[in-house]
Amino acid sequence: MKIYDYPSAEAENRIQAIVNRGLDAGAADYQNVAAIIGDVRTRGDEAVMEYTNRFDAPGMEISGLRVTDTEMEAARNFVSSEFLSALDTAASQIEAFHRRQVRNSWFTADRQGVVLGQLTNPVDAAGVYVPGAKGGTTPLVSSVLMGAIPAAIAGVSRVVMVTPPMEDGTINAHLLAAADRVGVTEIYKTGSAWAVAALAHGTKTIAPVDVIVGPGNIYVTLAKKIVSAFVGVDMIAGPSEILVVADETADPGFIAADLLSQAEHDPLSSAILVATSRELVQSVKSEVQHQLAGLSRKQIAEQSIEDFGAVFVVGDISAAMALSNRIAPEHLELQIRDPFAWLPLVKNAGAVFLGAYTPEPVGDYMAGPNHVLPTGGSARFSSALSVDCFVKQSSVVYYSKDAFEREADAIAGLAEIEGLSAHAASIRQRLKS
Ligand code: HSO
Ligand code: ZN
Repeated sequence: MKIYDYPSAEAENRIQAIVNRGLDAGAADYQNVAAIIGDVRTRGDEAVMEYTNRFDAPGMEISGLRVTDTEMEAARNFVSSEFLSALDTAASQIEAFHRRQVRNSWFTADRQGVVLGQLTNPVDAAGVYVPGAKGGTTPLVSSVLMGAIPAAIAGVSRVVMVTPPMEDGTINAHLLAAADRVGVTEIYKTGSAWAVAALAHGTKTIAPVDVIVGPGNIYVTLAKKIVSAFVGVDMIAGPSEILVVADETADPGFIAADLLSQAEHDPLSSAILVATSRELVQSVKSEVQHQLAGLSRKQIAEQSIEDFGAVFVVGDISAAMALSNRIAPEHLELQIRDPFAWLPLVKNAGAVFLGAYTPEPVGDYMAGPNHVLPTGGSARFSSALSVDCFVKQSSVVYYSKDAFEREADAIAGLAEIEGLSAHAASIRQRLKS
């Protein structure tokens, strides 16, 4: 891990390299992904099966695309009771958190004779993308919960999960058991850009959805970007990030472990430490080296730390918070004395974790908030996946005759200024009667 004094010109270069790391990734794949989407749009199931056979499970038949009740039953029986119990605790806590996000429809009658309101309705169908267990990716059971629970809480009646099958045409039983627990209504064994295309445009087998959420690789992300002209998408998420703000009271072993927890996701992940103590920084550095050796995804974590890791030494916690706000990390850990006192200074962060015993993985699995979070600095303007992603609002307007007559001249006047005489006539017509 390279150490920089902040502010400094070297620190500035490193920050730019980290912040822009996802920017050009995949630009070359854009045309390919657009072509795949076009292909699925015109050839439907046939194209979906060709890609699924070619890239995931050779020899899979269209009849096997949808996961059956028998397969669900087998998955439930396969997984351990410890897994089911942990899954249930996680699901219940995530449900409780997301229930607090539900917005009610509302009405107001503030002006005489006028009723205004806003109706909140769920979308009819949502698609949840879940990465499969291939090519260095892992079966992200927790992402099934994070995608499907807010949809269910929003009241979406059709929740469709897609995930690429393994070579033998099956899906990890833990993913299926998780989908079962949170009320997913359909599961299809297909992934990547063609699955996103099928969800967006629909095929004979897979009816289209209104919103697509969930993390995926660069092809999934590009596909979501392209189909976002037709359906809602949660966000254009990039590789994971963590930024730890630490003072001299922090435990170097804890910090190193937390940095590595994000670094192991992807070689493009970024783990950053912003610290006030040089001594602590040295201890964290040697802890990282020491702990890396014991990790199953050592290579990925090592690469990420090497390419996009950094340590910034700052004068005080105020400076640390200012730097963190500039970077706008997906995950921010405050491993400092009295973290609650500094919380008001947090402006840009996907999720904030306070104190020594709130490591980021607590939030990945159990705490309750969503782990699908803005990355690449987009925490400056966007938020975690939430119930809001699965609903839309319709405004409601009622005017009595008196209320109408009170405002009629003003409305018609504005219409005339715009040169829209039919608009004005729609108002004046009613003044005649
Ligand atoms: N930290 C990841 C989510 C995740 N971690 C899933 C483990 N499983 C992005 O927020
Ligand atoms: Zn994680």
